[in-house]
Amino acid sequence: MTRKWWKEQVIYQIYPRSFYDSNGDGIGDIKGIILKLDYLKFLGIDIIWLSPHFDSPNDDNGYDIRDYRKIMEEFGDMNDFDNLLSEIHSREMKLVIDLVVNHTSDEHNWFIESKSSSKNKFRDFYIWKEGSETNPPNNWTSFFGGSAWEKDLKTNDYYLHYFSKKQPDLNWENQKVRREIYDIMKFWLDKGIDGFRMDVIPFISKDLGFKNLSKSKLISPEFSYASGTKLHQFLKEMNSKVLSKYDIVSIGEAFGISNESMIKMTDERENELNLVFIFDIIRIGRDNWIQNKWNLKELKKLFEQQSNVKHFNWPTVFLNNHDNPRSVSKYGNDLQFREKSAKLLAMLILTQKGTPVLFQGEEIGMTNYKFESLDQFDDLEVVGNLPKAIKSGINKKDYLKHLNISSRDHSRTTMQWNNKINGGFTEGNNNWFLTNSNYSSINVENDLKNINSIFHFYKSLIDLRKKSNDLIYGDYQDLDPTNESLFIYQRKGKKFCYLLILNMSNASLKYNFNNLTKYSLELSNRTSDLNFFSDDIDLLPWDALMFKK
Ligand code: TEU
Ligand code: CA
Repeated sequence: MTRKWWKEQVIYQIYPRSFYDSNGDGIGDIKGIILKLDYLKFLGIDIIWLSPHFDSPNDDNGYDIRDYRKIMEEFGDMNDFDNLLSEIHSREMKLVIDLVVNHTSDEHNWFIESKSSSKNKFRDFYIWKEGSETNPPNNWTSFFGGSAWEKDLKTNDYYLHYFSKKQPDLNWENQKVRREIYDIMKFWLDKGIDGFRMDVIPFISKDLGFKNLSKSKLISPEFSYASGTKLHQFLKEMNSKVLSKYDIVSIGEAFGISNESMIKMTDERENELNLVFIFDIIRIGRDNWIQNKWNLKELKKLFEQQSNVKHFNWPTVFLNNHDNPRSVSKYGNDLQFREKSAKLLAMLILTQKGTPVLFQGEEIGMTNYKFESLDQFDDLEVVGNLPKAIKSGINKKDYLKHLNISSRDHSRTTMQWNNKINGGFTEGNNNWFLTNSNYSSINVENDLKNINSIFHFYKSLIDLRKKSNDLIYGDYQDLDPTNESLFIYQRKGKKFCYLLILNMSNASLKYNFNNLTKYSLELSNRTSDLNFFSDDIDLLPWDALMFKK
């Protein structure tokens, strides 16, 4: 196993709009991030992943880029960005930016040119097809509802958009498109950024047959949309022309690809990407907006799968991001055991094999929001998919119920800094979105003051992980894969063996672990002492225990 900085460091994702507002306009901004860098450094963060900060009409909160070389006005200007980067570097941290190049905004100049006439030299920058008067070229659907094709009245052709109609898909088959993208990448790399997170990267290569999909494939189209044959070829080209020339980290958001393709993408010998985010764990039990029941055995199998990847791959570990609900609400118990289960999840992601990725607010155990009506949501996916939900027999009330579990907006409510108005996110009355009313008790200020808080637990774990190569590179083994309440695994390194006993249930349980007395307790989330004079151990609900031998 080769040692790499990006295997040993901890990543923290910032969703800038909701992080910290420095000027009272109600929108988080770059100056706001700079003001919180010391906080992140104190937590032990090494790498910041910034969700899109580029000029955008914000149909999908910045995932629709109008100008790749310009900063989103509400966030600041290029000067602010340069300051951010140098402030990050001066604290010996790194910055990874979001590269959204499967699609652009429909307000990007390329698209404005492209749609102006079928002879325009930018026409082939996007994917245009003929349909009929009333029917699009095929039956593909958009992730945000409706057809994936939009008819443009100028030429009567349809353009492809996997996401909203304001996010036309780029045509990667066109070499000029690829060259432009590599130039954009170099522009930011030459400023000194330390890597890219690449949005829906498996979608850049399309299945050029553009055939109708069967009903079953349309239910979850991601696998079909990621089935173009040139993905690996494109990534190898990008690697040789750009990535390989810098000491950076590349992380693909690998939505919709098979395990096989994923393993190839991150195989060191293939020279494509360093890391990927796969969705198996974070979307466990998910079927569109419906969250079905799942059990611990399935979850453990997924961790096992990703930890036992071959020698040449390295996984990422995360339970949160801006597209998913809050982890303590999904995997923990955000009512009776919020604090304890949040700490257990912290121990889980910082002791599994792979690079840990935290999301803003996770470190203080922020929870899902209680939405009372559909118009409280900001996410375009909510309204976009409503017709599909209704068609499937769900009424508005049930749709709301599902969204209260599954919506992307749970993670986009604003960061809870203190117990002042808007949780200290913004001072004025202009908050662009919602702040969870539980900010009066769940906030950074409280957690910083209390040495037993979730924040301090994360901090201790990050510290511990950094000091132990065995915890980072040690072999992973699930010691009781069929147990339905306990997650018990070890990380065995050259010097030490770590044993993790996590009670992922609301019940008190007895457990017998052979030779437990040979271990010493390294860290736990218990408030009362743990006695283990024998191999028998009494576990309380959501106990998370880390032993070492
Ligand atoms: O996400 C793609 C993705 O995996 C999903 O969140 C997807 O949008 C959703 O499940 C569809 O039901 C990336 C970004 O992270 C997301 O914020 C963007 O909206 C999307 O791509 C388009 O750029
Ligand atoms: Ca602002």
